[in-house]
Amino acid sequence: MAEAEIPEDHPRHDSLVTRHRIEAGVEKGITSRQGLIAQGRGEAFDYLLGERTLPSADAAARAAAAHLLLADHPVVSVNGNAAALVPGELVALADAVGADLEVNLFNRTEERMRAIVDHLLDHGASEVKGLAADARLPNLTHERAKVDADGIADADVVLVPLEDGDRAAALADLGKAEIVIDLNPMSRSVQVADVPIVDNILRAIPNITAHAHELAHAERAELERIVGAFDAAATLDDAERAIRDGDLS
Ligand code: PTJ
Repeated sequence: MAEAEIPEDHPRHDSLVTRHRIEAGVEKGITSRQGLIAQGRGEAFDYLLGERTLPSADAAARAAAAHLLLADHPVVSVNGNAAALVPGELVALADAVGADLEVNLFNRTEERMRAIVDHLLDHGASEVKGLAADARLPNLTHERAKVDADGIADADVVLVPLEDGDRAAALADLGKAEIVIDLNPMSRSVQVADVPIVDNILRAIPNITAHAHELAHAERAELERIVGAFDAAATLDDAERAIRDGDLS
């Protein structure tokens, strides 16, 4: 079934669209085969969360928008799952907050890097970083350490989607603020994030963009107030409580 043929009123519409996009991403050489497994893990958490954006995740998306608008050099990091699921939405977010897009992969190959850069350009990006890989994040022994000197290496705020790993901690060690999107409130990356967003990337990216548009003319002091009032630990606790106490009837 093609994505356009999935009926809007199907009870699992979003989940089917997501699977379809990930499958197409693998076929195009954008998403790694491990990305299929990662999607399955995310989907299980989304099911337990009731496939909805919690009010606490919406508040996190608002804090993320404020962070990105306050940043001197925000960068949106893109992996193979994010590129397959929300390419146009990532470009729209980067435009809304003046961020760079940079491809950064765990299963890095030159072919996949190029395919993702081209995919984002096809979806309206004017420039995509990541191919230069002329800088390294210290204390990371895997491919995610490879970054652009004028991209993630120079950023003060980095948005990190869909990774349960040690890069967010490495970014924090460098004094960068990280916004992490992950449906698993126990993933290593959300646990160390300045702003953890426990939500499906399909909902989270357009939501951050909507908040950024709404806050576009806000005073700096107002943005700083939103960032200062945000409580990362309470956000994670709320998501975990929703999963544990969830009424799935
Ligand atoms: O493209 P690459 O080579 O950089 O590889 C990307 C993957 C995602 C394969 C790689 O980063 C990986 O293996 O990730 P993990 O360790 O499986 O972590 C992925 C996290 O994303 C898990 O904690 C999932 O819960 C979460 N996740 C999966 N799908 C979604 C999601 N979170 C939000 N929205 C989703 N649609």
